Amino acid sequence: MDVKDRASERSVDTASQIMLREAERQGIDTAWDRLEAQQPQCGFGELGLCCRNCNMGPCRIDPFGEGPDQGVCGATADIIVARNLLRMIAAGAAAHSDHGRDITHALLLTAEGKSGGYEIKDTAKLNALAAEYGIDTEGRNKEEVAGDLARAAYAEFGNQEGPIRFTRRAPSKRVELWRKLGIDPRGVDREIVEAMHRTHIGVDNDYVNLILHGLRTALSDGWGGSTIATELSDVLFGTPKPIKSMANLGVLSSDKVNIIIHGHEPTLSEMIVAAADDADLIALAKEKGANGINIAGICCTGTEVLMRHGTPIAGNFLQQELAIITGAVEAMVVDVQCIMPALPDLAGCFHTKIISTSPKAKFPGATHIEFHEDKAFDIAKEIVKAAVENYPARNAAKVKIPDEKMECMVGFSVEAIVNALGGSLDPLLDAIKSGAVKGVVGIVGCNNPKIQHDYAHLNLVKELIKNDVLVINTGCNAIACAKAGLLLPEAADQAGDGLKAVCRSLGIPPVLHMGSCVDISRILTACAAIANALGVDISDLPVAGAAPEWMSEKAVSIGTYVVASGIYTVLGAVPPVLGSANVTALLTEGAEDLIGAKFAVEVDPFKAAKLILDHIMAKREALGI
Ligand code: BF8
Repeated sequence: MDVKDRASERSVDTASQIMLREAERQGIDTAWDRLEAQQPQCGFGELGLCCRNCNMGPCRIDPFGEGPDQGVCGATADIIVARNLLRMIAAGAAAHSDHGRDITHALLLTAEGKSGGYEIKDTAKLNALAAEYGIDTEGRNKEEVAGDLARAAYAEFGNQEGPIRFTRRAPSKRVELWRKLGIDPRGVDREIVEAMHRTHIGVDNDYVNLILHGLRTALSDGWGGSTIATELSDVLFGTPKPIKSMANLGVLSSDKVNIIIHGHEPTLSEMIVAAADDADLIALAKEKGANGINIAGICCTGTEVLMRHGTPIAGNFLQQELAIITGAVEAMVVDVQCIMPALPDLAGCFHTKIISTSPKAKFPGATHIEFHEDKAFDIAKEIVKAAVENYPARNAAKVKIPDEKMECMVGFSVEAIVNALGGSLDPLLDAIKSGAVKGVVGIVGCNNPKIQHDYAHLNLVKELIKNDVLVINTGCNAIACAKAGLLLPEAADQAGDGLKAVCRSLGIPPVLHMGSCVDISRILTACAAIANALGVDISDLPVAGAAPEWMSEKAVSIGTYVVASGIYTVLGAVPPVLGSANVTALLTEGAEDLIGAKFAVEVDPFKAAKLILDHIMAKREALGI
């Protein structure tokens, strides 16, 4: 296969294809090459049938029924698959929730006057959340209220008994069901610890019981850790409003210092954006021969500043290596999550500095400048300065920035959607009832080199809007859509007549960008508000979820809490559960009776769209609309 064909097989994104060809020309390996080198991947692992939970193992179950059907301890395929899945959920829930905890910490420091540069930006939201928590606001300043809110949220991570406050946004029928099933989550940390306990050798050996705890752990993420991350970020950094920006590798500058912020927690990216405006640092950049400082994002931390400041976004997960291969990145500043350990070696082929910042996430070969919220702005300036000082090392002969960039409109928080609708959800409800909008689908999740980059994301979205389904999105799906022009009001031209008319009258895109992956909590909040307005459960709504190119453990937790919240969810990559027919049947069939929603797996985005449309039409019929 020639170089050109291989690049276009790997990605549908032209900028990525250009960089993949460049990588190939320079003999540089990327995630796609490493995936090829892994072939054939472990069949036991793919099916979820290997167990390393104790040192009598590792054990594996023969899926063909010819070898062992139990591990040394007697664990069956059902137990091993369910335990492995629960551990994936726990890891994903831990990642999101620890992010939420760090935001809470930053809010507390700010409230106590000890933070290094943050301020409380959204007092209206602070007061609304205080009311939700029963915190008195009367005659108190915002720091006092924020301090109480942060302490209350902090305490929820370690709650021994529930409920987690934000779970009570869900319709009472849903909460009742969680209670009946024994999965109403208690504290976030408790559920994650219990997941690890249950999956230790010789503890929980009932696959249904294990999966039920998986639902509870995931719920503590979605309605707990992730919602806390979203809501307190809004208090601290501002609730997103629609804003225009640019997306794709073409946002990198040929004559400015390019700093890429990559990772997840806006505590860091907010400050890097602020530090890049510092007059002394801009002067230093000019002294070094650059025409200024250009910040661009990759992944969710990029999304956080994209939607709050209009900072351009350079790409999604699979573009992190490609950005470095442009040869034009002075520093890639990373914190936690979705950062490939391959980056420092790759950066070594260029002048790029990888700057790690979190004590939780060190990368051999990177420069470590540890970030602490109490000295946030000063450390951010130090990081930006390190990038600026690296500009003279840029080798012009190695610079290849693709031209591709696309305008996008982002920042549709729930508050912004309500605002766009004129102050209430009613116009959306009316459009759903009339059939102009058939339903609403949240499309989220990663890239995965097993799937042609962005292909499944874009085709699923296009197919749904064509059929009058409003799409709301986050994370790497949102970035894919931004690059493809789907986050523009003009994209309504690609929608069916009903959705097109609604979008035109409101001046909104047919695909609404709701933020980063923790902001899937905004989707839960929106679904809860719609269900409450209609007096039904979330599982009654003509809504669905999809993760067409997912790969991370966080995505497993997300999919699980979305289903546990009553939302049918279609995955575009097969999760490692097929080794147990019972677990697979529980997730794809039995869950419907248990929790009112289930998973489906469909790798073809056109078939996935059909599944979702059928589901939406069935829900509409049941509602009599
Ligand atoms: O949290 S969608 S690849 S960037 S895990 Fe990661 Fe997946 Fe992207 Fe953000 Ni989410």
